Amino acid sequence: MNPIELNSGDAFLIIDMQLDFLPGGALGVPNGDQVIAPINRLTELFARQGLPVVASRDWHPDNHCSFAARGGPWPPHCVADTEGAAFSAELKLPAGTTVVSKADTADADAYSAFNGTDLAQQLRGRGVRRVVVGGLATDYCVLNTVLDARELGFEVIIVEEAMRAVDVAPGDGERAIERMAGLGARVARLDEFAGLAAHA
Ligand code: VGL
Ligand code: ZN
Repeated sequence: MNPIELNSGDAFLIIDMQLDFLPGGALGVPNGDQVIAPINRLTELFARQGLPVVASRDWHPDNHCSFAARGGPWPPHCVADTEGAAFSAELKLPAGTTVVSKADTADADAYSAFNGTDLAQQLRGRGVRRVVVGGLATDYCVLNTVLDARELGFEVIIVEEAMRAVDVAPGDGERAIERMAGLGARVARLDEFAGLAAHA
């Protein structure tokens, strides 16, 4: 595969790298911590070229409809302004990172970072045509963000080492990747990015 060269028009979307989605968190994604280092390498690449970095966060009120107490599928997680909703301290976000909060009202959930946010306008306003996507979780928020990105006309590259799945049913993560690829997302590995190739 040809190396991926980053250029103006590219942005990095980091999905929901919050303590509650990391091992030990309220809704810890298995091995979710393994994506931190790959994401940091990508962030550095984008920052070095002055390209936009966007970090989304799940930002729920404490009576959110996705919580079990209200008949939703999940334990309480990512309650706004709590420790569990904070980004991992190991995540290196450059100055100027755009933070996008989603699902911040009680009665609506949003897996996609585009859903109910101004992310599309922000990206278009900065001339973004292609997004590189990593984060948590492959089978929920990454998947739904990528589906919307494709529908909105953005080119998409997803990075395998930079995402992990909840896998409520075994294979959910693999199926999510197949769906994203089927919609035209390029499935890349870290060393396909010019500047991140492993040196022999
Ligand atoms: C997510 C489950 C519930 C995610 C958010 O960020 O993938 N998953 N809320
Ligand atoms: Zn949530």
